[in-house]
Amino acid sequence: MMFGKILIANRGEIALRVLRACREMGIRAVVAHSKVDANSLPVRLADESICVGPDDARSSYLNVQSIISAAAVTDSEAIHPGYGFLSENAAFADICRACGITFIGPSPEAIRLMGDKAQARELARQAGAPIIPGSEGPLKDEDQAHSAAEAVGFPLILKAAAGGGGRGMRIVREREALAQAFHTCQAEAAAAFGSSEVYLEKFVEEARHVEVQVLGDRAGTRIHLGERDCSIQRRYQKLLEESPAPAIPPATRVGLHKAALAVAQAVNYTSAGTVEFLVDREGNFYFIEMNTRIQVEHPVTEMLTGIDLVREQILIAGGEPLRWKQSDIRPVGHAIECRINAEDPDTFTPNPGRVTAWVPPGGPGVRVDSHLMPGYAIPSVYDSLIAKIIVHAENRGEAIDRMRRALSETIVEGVKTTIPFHLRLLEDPVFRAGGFPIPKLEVAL
Ligand code: MV4
Repeated sequence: MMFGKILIANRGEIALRVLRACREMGIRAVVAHSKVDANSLPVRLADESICVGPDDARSSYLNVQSIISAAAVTDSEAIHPGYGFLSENAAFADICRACGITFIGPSPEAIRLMGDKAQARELARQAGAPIIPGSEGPLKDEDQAHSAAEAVGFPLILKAAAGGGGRGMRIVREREALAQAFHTCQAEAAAAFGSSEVYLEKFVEEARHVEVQVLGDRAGTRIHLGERDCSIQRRYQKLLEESPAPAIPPATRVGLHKAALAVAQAVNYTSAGTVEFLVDREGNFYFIEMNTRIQVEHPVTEMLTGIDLVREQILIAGGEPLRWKQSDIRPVGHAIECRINAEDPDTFTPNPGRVTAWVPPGGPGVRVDSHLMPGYAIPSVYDSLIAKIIVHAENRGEAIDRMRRALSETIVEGVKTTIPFHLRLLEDPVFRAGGFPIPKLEVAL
């Protein structure tokens, strides 16, 4: 069954991305938008649009009642949540199911299981994926924190079970700091995520962040689409992603893919998902979490495999079996994505404003995912991502050269962007070497 109409409950470049998949599939698309996004590019290009509330995300893109009503009012049979906002909200997925609206993503059960990062760790361990030594589940009290800490040693990292993606994490380097850090982490987790559950893991120094893209259909077929290295992060915000992951031993690469499929299998995963690992200098890898959504960096995988992941999500949600088996997936070449944010390139301070000129890069092996238009006023209320520039080339060296060329021809006037930061990073010898050590962002660049 293919949907007649899909409501896109998101904004910016990902709303445009989902819209593009819908149009190619002959599916009508309704873009839900907040007041300030009423004149944005996705809204202009949509078949229909509907205002779901004022600018504040809590009153619009996170407003479950408003999004569900918008789907009902526009006769949308399905909702694509994009990333962020409601994309990993199990309660929202439950309500969609209760209202007979297809949630384009995994089941509420899979979202809920993986949303509890302590439970996800246990599931991964049972599935046979290597996990980092740490607590068995959330820490009940300070005493248990101390005994778990004695078992793994310092430095260790406290993590909020309802956090993820770096949110609600705190590194503890010595015993004396543990009690205070534990209570602070619990309080912050309760305030930020509504759950004070905190678990701990041995802190893996100098680790790369490598994640595996998986795709599963409702018949239980699951494949992986290779891995992405997302180690270039600043305060848990990814800045640049690439595939294949540079400088990991072949056995590690294969191990990552197998472990990712085992974790996905453990929760009967359907739709697109990403299993995150840490990889250390020796090539040991450890499960850290699973993201149950399409991710910002999905184009890196699309460029290598030629597969449209959003199209696959829609087909899977419509009950179609996967059109690929694992042996059909043959990643070719090397891809890099640079996230272009409206931020100061030295301080990363957000710099919203009106774009007075926008000339995106082009040429062979260059893709631009952006909702920018000349004259577009970048709102200050949402995140600062304004464009993703993705390049594909035969190998990493050529991909780096191509990215430098693409960035240098990109024109954005009216706001500061992180383009100069990326140009410096791509010239940094540590980055160009790939592998270890990982470029130190605050200092070196
Ligand atoms: C870690 C870690 C070191 N040790 N866990 C968690 C969310 C994910 N996005 C990165 N996270 C980390 N978890 C343990 N036990 C370090 C990170 C980490 C990181 C890892 C590799 C490269 C860049 C990173 C940036 C922030 C956090």
